[in-house]
Amino acid sequence: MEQKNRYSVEQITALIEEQELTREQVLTGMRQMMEIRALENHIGRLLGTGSLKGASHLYAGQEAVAVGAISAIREDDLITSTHRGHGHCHAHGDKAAHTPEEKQEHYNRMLAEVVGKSGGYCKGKGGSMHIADVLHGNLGATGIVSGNIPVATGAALAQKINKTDKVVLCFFGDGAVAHGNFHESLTCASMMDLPVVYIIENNQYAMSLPWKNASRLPNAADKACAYGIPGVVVDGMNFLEVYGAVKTAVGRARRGEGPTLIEAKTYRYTGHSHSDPRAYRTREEEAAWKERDAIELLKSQLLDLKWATGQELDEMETEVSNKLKGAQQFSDASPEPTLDQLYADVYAPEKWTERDYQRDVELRTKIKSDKNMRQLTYAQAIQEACREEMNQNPGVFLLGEDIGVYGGAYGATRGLQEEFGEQRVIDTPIAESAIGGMAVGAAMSGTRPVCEIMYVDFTPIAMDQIANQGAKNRYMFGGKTSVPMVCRTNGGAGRSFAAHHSQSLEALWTHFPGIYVVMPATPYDLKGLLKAAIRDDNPVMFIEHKMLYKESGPVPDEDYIIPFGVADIKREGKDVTIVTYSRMVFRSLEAAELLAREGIDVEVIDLRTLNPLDLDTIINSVKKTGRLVGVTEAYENTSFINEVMAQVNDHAFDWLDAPMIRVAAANVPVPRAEVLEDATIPNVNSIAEACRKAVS
Ligand SMILES: Cc1ncc(C[n+]2csc(CCOP(=O)(O)OP(=O)(O)O)c2C)c(N)n1
Repeated sequence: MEQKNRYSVEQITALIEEQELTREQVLTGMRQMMEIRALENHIGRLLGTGSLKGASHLYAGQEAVAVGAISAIREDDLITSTHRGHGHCHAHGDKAAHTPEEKQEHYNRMLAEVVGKSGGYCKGKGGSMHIADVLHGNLGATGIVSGNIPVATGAALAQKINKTDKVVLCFFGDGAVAHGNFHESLTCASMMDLPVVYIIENNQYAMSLPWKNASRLPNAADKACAYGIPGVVVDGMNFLEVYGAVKTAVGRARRGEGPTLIEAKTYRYTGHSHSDPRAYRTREEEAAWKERDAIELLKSQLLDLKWATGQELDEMETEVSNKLKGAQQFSDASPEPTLDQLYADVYAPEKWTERDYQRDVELRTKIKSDKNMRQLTYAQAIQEACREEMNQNPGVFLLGEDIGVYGGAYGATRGLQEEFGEQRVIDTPIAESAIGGMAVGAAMSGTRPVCEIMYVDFTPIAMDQIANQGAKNRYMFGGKTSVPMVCRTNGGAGRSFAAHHSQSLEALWTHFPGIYVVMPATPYDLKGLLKAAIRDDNPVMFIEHKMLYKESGPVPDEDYIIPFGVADIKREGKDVTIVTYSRMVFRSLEAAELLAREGIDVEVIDLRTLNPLDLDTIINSVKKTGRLVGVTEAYENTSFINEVMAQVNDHAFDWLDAPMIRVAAANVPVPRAEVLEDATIPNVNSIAEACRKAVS
């Protein structure tokens, strides 16, 4: 441990003067640190007696980091936090609370959340690891190590887009700096000069791995040079030092000079979690760190400065202990969440109007009858949808790899950067996690990002960000945020790209609650659904098909959106129902024409959106035909069509006259050779054969 033990009065005075700190600010910091310690010790006792369930990673020992850093920002600045997040939540929430009553309420709601009560910040749905107060700019803690780093970066991007001068503080542990999220985010933030301050709380260990074994670098902040940004190391036990470093970094960020990486050397007093016997460190080491306890250090500094007397500090401790009693009473009295809360806040409410539904019905009729309607390709429909929405709402912006001058791998965004500039059509490095996570953070911070992941095969790289953060944050944070982002991507076989660029992975995305999945087949559907996705307040995975970009179709001139959850019957029939989506709509329609010549009348339902699923249209069709064939280009193994069949089984079994049949892709990685590639996915013959079997 190479840390200074005490600071001389001259040194303290110099720090105070340099930072223009007032007595009131330091006393507030003192109180907040005591409150965090008291809360953590209390939670530790609750865990010890077994009266508290769930994981709580205690912050005791690290108080000077959260409090020093958050003292240096404005009330309207933002933070993101970690699984060890009580300290950040307290310091930030206490800053946002003005009266003693508000401050007590804040303390109450923190404890109530940790114990899972309805009076908690997240109504008992987040708990210790996901505590958040989004309404006041605490964008939340995460149970995924490093998961908050891309989100913070996106929140900072939103400040740039919206031209505010707010700054984002992003806290994480030394364990997180090995993670791709860290590298991708700092790469993007430095490239874009984003107003974010990354704060590594190096408490010497990840879970058990010591920093000295995790890296050849003496300091985690040494990594900053890889991104061309300042890297600063501070004594994380000293409130004044943390405050000073963060204040400088925040000033830099506010002036538009970009991010800083700060490492605060600190120590967690307890185990990683309650069950940790701390076998990886000695009791002597623990005692040595406690010798320099951050609270005792600040107390001694206040005494040295004569800014407080011993009696005043004792009184402060007593007030803290009373406050904690109040919080415990509140959380005891707070009711358990009621069961109706189980399904509340998974999705933000829809804004579709009756007129939107009607217009879609009218336009679908019109595009069939109006032979003179203008034709657009699928790719042009994307461009037009983005352009219209960007013109209507300055918060809409695009980000992704090569979407600017290049126009995206399929040219779908070509020309938009020229039209809207580099600030709104942002070419990112190859960093899918950061792209997805920045979209999440930006969406939670007042913008409407449309990110692009070049192929659906790469979306698993961004899955933590989009599925764990984006799709869950609304629910986990008690319905107090929404994540209005779209992730455009493309799937499907047909270009001899082999197994890494040809899959149909929609079932990965339909599996998660909290995110919609859209898969349009025609330019008309694409344009209306993409515009709807951009206006929607929920995350949307928008999966295009790479074989359709050059296909044309009628698209009306007027401004329209297509509400989600409305399937389109692309062909009416009475003998057998095909349920399908995306490119397979066209193969199914071809099969239907073939079968019509044999006297089999096929109904083809294009789902358009997989989630929400238009079960009514499917069931009504099954009631008419009594037969169902599901067609998908995804692997047969757990494809989304299996889910459709399970739903029909649950809701319309009695109407079926024959077993349902799946026509899906072979359970093999998609091969390169054309002849094999086409054999892996359904074709007109295999679809027609399934229909013949269904009616036989
Ligand atoms: C992506 C991910 N990997 C592993 C874990 C399990 N885990 C939770 S906390 C932790 C240690 C994290 O260390 P650090 O980032 O230094 O933070 P600290 O716990 O020291 O505050 C681990 C391995 C996790 N939650 N998320």
